[in-house]
Parts: sequence; C-alpha cells; structure tokens
Amino acid sequence: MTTTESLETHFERTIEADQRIEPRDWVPEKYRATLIRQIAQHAHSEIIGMQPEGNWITRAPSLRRKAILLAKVQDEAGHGLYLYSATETLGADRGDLTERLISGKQKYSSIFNYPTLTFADVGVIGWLVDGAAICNQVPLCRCSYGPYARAMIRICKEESFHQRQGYELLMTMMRGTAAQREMVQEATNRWWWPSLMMFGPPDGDSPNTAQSMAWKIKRHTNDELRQRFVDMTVPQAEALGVTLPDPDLRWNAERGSYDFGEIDWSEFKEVLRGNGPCNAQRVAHRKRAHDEGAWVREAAAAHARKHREAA
Ligand code: BYC
Repeated sequence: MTTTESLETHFERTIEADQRIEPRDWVPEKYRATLIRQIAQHAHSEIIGMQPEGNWITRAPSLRRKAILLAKVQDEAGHGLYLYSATETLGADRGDLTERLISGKQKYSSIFNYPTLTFADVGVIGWLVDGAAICNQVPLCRCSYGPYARAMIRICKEESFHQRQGYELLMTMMRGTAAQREMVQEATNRWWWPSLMMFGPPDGDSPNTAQSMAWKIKRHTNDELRQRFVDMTVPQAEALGVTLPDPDLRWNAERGSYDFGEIDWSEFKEVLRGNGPCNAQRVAHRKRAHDEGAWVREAAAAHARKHREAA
C-alpha cells in the first residue's frame, strides 16, 4: 500500500466512523476546496450580514433596543472571525478571501442583498433569517471537519438569542398600534420568500449536495432543511398573528408537513449574479471599510515585525 492510499483509507474510515477530521489529517484536495468555499461564503455572509441591521443602530427606538441590536451585530462580526480562522486551518489566507469577496469571486448569502426599510425588518430578520440560519446551521455542528463543527456550536447558541430577540420585538410590535402591526406584516411579506431561498437551490439543481453529504459536511439536503424551516415557522406566524404571503401554504396530513408555493428561482439567480437590490451597495461598503482599515493592518504587521526582530 502506498502512503497516499493509506492516508486516503484513514480519511475514509474517519468519515465512515463519524469521527472528526482535524487540521493535522491528510484530506483529498476537493474536500479541502469544498470546505474553504463553504466556510468562506459563510464567513462573508456574517460580515456582510452586519450591514442590513447595522443600518438601524443609530435609529433604534429605545436604549434597550439599541443595546440588543448592537450586541447582535457584534456577535455577527465574531462569527465571521471564527469562521475565517476555521478556513486558515485549511491553509486559506484571510486577506486573499477578503479580496475574493470584494472582487465578486466568492459569494455570500443572497439574503443580505435586500434592503431594511423599517424597524420591523430588524425583528423579521431575527425571526426568519436567523430562524433559517439555525435550521441550516444546527446540523453543521456535526460536520465532519472539527474546527468548523466546533465553531458552529458557539455560533448556534448565539443565533438562538438572535432569533428570540427578533420574535420578542415582533410580539411587542403586534401588541402595539395598528400601524405597528401593519409594519410587521409588510416586513414579513418582503422577507418570507428570500428566507426560503437562503437554503440554496432545489436538490435537483444543487451541484454540491451529493458530495458534501457523502463527506458529511452537509447532513441534510437543501430541500429537507427548507421544509423543516417552513414546518417550524408556520405555527410561529400563527402565534404572532401575521399571515405568510403564500396562498398555497397548507397542512398536508399525508406528508405530515406543510405544502408551500413555488419559489421564484429566477429572482434567486439574479441576486447571485449580482443584480439584487443591494448587491453593489453591500460590496462597495465592505470595500470602503477594508480600504479604510489598511493603516491598522500595516501598523499591526509593523508591530509584529518589531517584536520578531527584538526576539
Ligand atoms: N446565497 O450546490 P449548492 C447568517 C450557491 S449567515 C448565495 O446547493 P452548497 C446570518 C452555492 O454557494 C447565512 N449563494 O451549494 C448572518 C453554490 O455556488 P458555488 C449563511 C448560494 O454549498 C448575519 C451554488 O449556489 N449561511 O445566517 O452545497 C445575520 C449551488 O448551491 C446560496 C451559510 O453560509 C445562497 N442562499 O449549499 C443573520 C451556511 N445557496 O459556491 C444571519 C453554510 C447556494 O459553487 N453553508 N448558493 O459557486 C451551507 O450550508 C451551504 O453552503 C448552502 C449551499 C446550503 C448555503
């Protein structure tokens, strides 16, 4: 047996036995590339995801709401940083990944290309967007790659606070005036379908799912998780008193799940092509922040160099 064969066998046995692959282990190049692609996209999503909600920090209606929103947006920065660190254990370079984000070579979640028009959007993002994120990310705590799986455990705990703060905000607004209730309904109407798109293309059009499931990076398909999210969210909408904007949404007793209407996949594709309502703004803002931070990176590098030389 050659060394590569034995390394490959070790990799396959580790996956088969449901144990974790660690940075010291040999992995097939495609496994490494798939993980870097997915984790980098995830990290970029957390960082770009700070923008839509960050838009409301200076206009939060009370000190309490402002403190909650600040904490949530800061958590997202933290998630981005853990995830960039996880890509570094695979040999990726953080500066290079940022460059790929800014130049449009790497994606981030479609959901963050929609505008936040009212303060109800803050609540609806917590409820639906973080709710969808939890559905997608809890299974990632069992991902075969150790550093990613461990980062996801902490991230999921924080996401569940994010989801609750959103739902609590919406509950408060629904107990308020008719205008506030209308704001919640209108925000729900805008965010519902893009939230369903977060789970990715339908299984038949998902080129990466089969291999990622075989490697136990993904534990469920895009459609399975989307269905789980719909089933979880419908009773929450009822408790809240809002209507989900889908006339085809109904309980299917035979399947034990909700049927739902056709998703507009042409909209999803357009957003991925860069033509969503806020793509250009989101990337330009990230680029500006990166350029403005150049002096910090230079100073940190000079400081590290000085210490190395002194040692
Ligand atoms: N948006 O073969 P598929 C958050 C791409 S952060 C854009 O199914 P895969 C939060 C996909 O990358 C939420 N692109 O791919 C933060 C692939 O393109 P490439 C982010 C999408 O990887 C702040 C192509 O379409 N969560 O929750 O097997 C505030 C074909 O798709 C999208 C994560 O990143 C999309 N929605 O499955 C609040 C979770 N969907 O790369 C909340 C980790 C698909 O081949 N990621 N694409 O050019 C995953 O679980 C998987 O990567 C996905 C896609 C389920 C997203």
